Amino acid sequence: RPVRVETRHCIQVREPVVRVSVCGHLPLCVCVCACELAESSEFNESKGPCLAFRQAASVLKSLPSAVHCLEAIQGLPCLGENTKAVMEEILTFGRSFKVEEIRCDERYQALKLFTSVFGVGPKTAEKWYRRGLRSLQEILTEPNIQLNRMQRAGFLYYSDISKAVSKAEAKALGCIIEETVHWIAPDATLALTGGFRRGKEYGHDVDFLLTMPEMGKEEGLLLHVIDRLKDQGILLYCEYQGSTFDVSKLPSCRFEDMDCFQKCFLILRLEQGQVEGERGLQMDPGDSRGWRAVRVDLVAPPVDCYAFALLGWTGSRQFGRDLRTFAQKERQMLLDNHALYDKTKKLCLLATTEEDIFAHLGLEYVEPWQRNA
Ligand code: 8DG
Ligand code: MN
Ligand code: MN
Repeated sequence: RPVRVETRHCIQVREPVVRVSVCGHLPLCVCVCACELAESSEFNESKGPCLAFRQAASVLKSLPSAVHCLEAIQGLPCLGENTKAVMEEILTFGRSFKVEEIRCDERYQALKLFTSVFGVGPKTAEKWYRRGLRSLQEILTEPNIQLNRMQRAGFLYYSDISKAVSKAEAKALGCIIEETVHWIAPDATLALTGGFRRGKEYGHDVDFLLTMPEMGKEEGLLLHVIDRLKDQGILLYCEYQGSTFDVSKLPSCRFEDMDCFQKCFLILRLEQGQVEGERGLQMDPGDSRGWRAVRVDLVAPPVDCYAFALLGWTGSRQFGRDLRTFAQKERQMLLDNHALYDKTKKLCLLATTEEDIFAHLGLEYVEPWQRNA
């Protein structure tokens, strides 16, 4: 039933967006709200609340659907007062006024829209918002706005790369990357990482990790791959970052998932005919181009960091964060994408597989599909 809602900024009469009855899955409803609250906190540069909402969302995502009262979530970790307040609102009114207020907020809407463009972060989005810009069209027509190369590509391929990538498309890209890499270096190791390795059906990009069996042989590998993709006429955009990896700087103690390996952020052209099950079908109704642009990330660590990089790039971000916190708090170890350092023994622990890393941490192996935190 449509409800009249009065919030501080607006009065609306509309169908509630967040209704328990719609999906019947309260934790998931609150999870969606927590993600939006996290995003809004990020736009306000409130790091603490942002992380807290992300953790809450992650816990809620893992719950079974049968939650009908606040008591049912008593004792669960990471569900703070703010998240409980949202849950209470939804239990009482079938909706969260606080979240709806955020959704209606002009600044939130503009920042969400602007950051949806590849190459645009919260800082740039904020700058554009302060200039009074509200739509993508306004940004493109504002004469004083200087877009960098990445942002220009982001706008150019906006409709394609804001469309989810399917598993079939990821598989097709995997074949292309594999063929390209092995044409250059037949003994290279290639692995699918990111969300698709965790078994997700859809992703925003496709992530790959590649390395060479011999240390140092991976240097220059990505540049060759990029050249080869260019020769094949499928490279639409490439942002290459050379390695800044320095063994002497290990261990690092950054609680982030950034690393120093050579990597590239690409936009590739994927032909419809290369995607299994899509032969003869149009990728997008009304779009008869027969191809789409897809975001692809390639990372090439040296082989002795391979397992750590694989663990880091498989994600999820939240899983990685939790694992690093566990290593430090429970094991006095520092884990990042390069190494695992034992502070007690004062040495780096070697690992050739992810299983080795979990064993060093005294944890049972966690399969990639169980890492969707
Ligand atoms: P999605 O693409 O389906 O949306 O999800 P995803 O595959 O989990 O996210 P992603 O943004 O593609 O990143 C994949 C994982 O890689 C994620 O857990 C974070 C991790 N990661 C690092 N280092 C870096 C980095 O420098 N940049 C990015 N974008 N991700 C990184 O370990
Ligand atoms: Mn990804
Ligand atoms: Mn990625």
